[in-house]
Amino acid sequence: MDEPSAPRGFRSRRQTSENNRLPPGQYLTTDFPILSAGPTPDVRVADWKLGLQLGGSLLGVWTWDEFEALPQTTIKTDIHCVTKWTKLDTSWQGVTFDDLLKAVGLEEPPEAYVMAHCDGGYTTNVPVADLIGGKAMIASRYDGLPLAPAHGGPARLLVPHLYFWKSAKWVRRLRFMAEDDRGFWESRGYHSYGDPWKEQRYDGD
Ligand SMILES: Nc1nc2c(c(=O)[nH]1)N[C@H]1C(S)=C(S)[C@@H](COP(=O)(O)O)O[C@H]1N2
Ligand SMILES: [Mo]
Repeated sequence: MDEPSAPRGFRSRRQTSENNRLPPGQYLTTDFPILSAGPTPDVRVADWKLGLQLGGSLLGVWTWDEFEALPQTTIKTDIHCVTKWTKLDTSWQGVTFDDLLKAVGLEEPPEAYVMAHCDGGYTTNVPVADLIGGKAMIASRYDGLPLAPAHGGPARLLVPHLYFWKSAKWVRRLRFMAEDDRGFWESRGYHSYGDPWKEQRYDGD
C-alpha cells in the first residue's frame, strides 16, 4: 500500500482536529442554516426591552440603549444543531449572563434554573450553572455585524455548549425558576438538557 504523501498527512491531521470538535452524529457545515418554529417576528429596538425576572418582579429591565451600554464580550465558539449540523468558529458579541447578574447587583444567581421567553412565544429551559462563568450571553452581533432578524436579531440567547435550540432567538425575558421546567422543544419530545457530546437529542437519550 502507498504511504500517504506529506500534504495528505497534513490534511488528515487537520481533519482529525476538526473531527475532535464534532460531537457524535454531527456533520460540519460552513453555511448558517436558519431554523425557526414560526415566522421571524418584527422586532423594533425602539420598543424592545430585556427583563430579568424573579417570581412576580423584575430584577432588571434594559431598553435597547441600556443593554448596548452594558459590558460587551466577544465569544468565538462552535455551535451544534440537533438536526445534526455543526458550525465551527462562529463569532458573537453581546452581554454575558454574568454581566447581567452584576448589573442588577447579584453576586450569585437567586435560583438554579432559567426559562428564556421570546417574541413569538418560543421558550427554552436552561440550568443557571450553564449560563454563568462566561458560558452564555445575550448576543446582539454576529461576525461583527448586528444580528440578522432571521438569526434572532436584535438579540438572542447563546448557550453554545448545548444543542442550538437552547440559544433562544428574539429573547426578551429570562425568568428564574426554583425547579426545572420544560420549554417549547423540551415539552415536544426533545431532551431537557441537550448536551451534544452525550447526544442528548430526545427525552430519554
Ligand atoms: N425564538 C426562537 N428561538 C429559537 C428557535 C425558534 O424556533 N424560535 N429555534 C431554535 C433552534 S431549533 C435552532 S437550531 C436555532 C437556530 O438558530 P439559527 O436559525 O440562527 O441557525 O435557534 C433556536 N432558537
Ligand atoms: Mo435546532
